[in-house]
Amino acid sequence: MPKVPAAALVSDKHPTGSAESLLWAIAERFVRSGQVSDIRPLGNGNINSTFLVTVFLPSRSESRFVLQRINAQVFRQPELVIQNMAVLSEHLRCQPTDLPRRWETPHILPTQQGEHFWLESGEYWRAISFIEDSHVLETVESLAHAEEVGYGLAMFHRLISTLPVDRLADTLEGFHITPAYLDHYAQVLTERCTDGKTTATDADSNAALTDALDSLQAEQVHYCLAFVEQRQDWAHVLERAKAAGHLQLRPIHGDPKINNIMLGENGQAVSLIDLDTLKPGLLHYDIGDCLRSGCNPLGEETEDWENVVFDVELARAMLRGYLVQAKDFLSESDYLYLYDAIRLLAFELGLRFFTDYLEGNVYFKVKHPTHNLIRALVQFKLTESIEAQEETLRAMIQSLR
Ligand code: GN1
Ligand code: MG
Repeated sequence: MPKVPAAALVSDKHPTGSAESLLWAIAERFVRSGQVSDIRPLGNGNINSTFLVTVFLPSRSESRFVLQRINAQVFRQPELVIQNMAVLSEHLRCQPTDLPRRWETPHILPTQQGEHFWLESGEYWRAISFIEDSHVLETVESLAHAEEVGYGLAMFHRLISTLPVDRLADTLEGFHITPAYLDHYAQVLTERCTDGKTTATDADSNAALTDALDSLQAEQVHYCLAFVEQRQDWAHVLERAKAAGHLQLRPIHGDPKINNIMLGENGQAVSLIDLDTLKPGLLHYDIGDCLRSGCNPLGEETEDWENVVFDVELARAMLRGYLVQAKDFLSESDYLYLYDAIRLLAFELGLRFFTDYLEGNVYFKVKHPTHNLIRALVQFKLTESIEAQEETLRAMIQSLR
């Protein structure tokens, strides 16, 4: 860490606003030596609140850590989220350390009392190590970047592949279970269309949804309704494969989107961050999520949803990078469901965004009332583009085996 000038001492920087001073006080709970000198928001997470904390050390140098408030509306048992991360750290501690290149996994930093979290007015706060000398990008910038993203995901999968899946708690029931999202969607539609009085969800009652909207928004909502309707049956594909024993539960990351894969100064993947959703699942959830996120050059937050496409060349590079390390632990059936996984995870996220829009934006953080509707359109356009390139994608997957 570089030395910092004495002027960076903390006392005169401590903010006075109550929410902010509470934040500073919470950060101090995790500091064993030195004083907090700076706190700033970190990343663009849609669920938790995340901050980067700088500590001024007695040696007059600095150290940094990540401070996070877990959203207990989403994660109903935050202590289990933290427990899963501790289980992972313990597992990695016992792994051989002769990795072929730099790789770091974020770990929990204890409070001054040695606890894994700080409880403040019923809210769970935790501190996590910060991966220094690295950065993330919001979209994939090159084929080389895409390959690194795939390599990073596979490295993580390889490291956790020896962790018995039953050691991880299911911290978010129904996460990536598309049929469960469809059930919830049907329930929200029923409530919206009928005010909870009957159970009608047909096209007539759907019209009630759009009565109060301007024509553009109404058209977008109708497009989304029809989009989901046409894919209802196929959307069970991974869960059916799991139930039939073709795909098995394993430890997964759960959220390996582009901005969760950290790159070192040389552009190589060095870490997979954001371990909230580390839990039992299918590798397909991760692979599909990583590709739906990374192969959309406009990114998931674009407003230009009409021009969203799935870039097959980026997908090829990403899967190539993935398979370098993952070939050993993929079975014949795993390969068979890769195309569906890519298509499904894009569809599923669109469905989740659309449902949240219909429900009044209760799950994902939004910047404006139609934010989740636009996000849904982005994912549905991406799904359409994946579907239009099915043959190419299937051939590409086959050629990489
Ligand atoms: C949420 O909070 P964040 O940004 O890490 C969501 C993911 C979505 C993602 C879309 C627990 O992740 O599943 O893919 O938004 N996490 C949860 O950006 O629902
Ligand atoms: Mg996350």
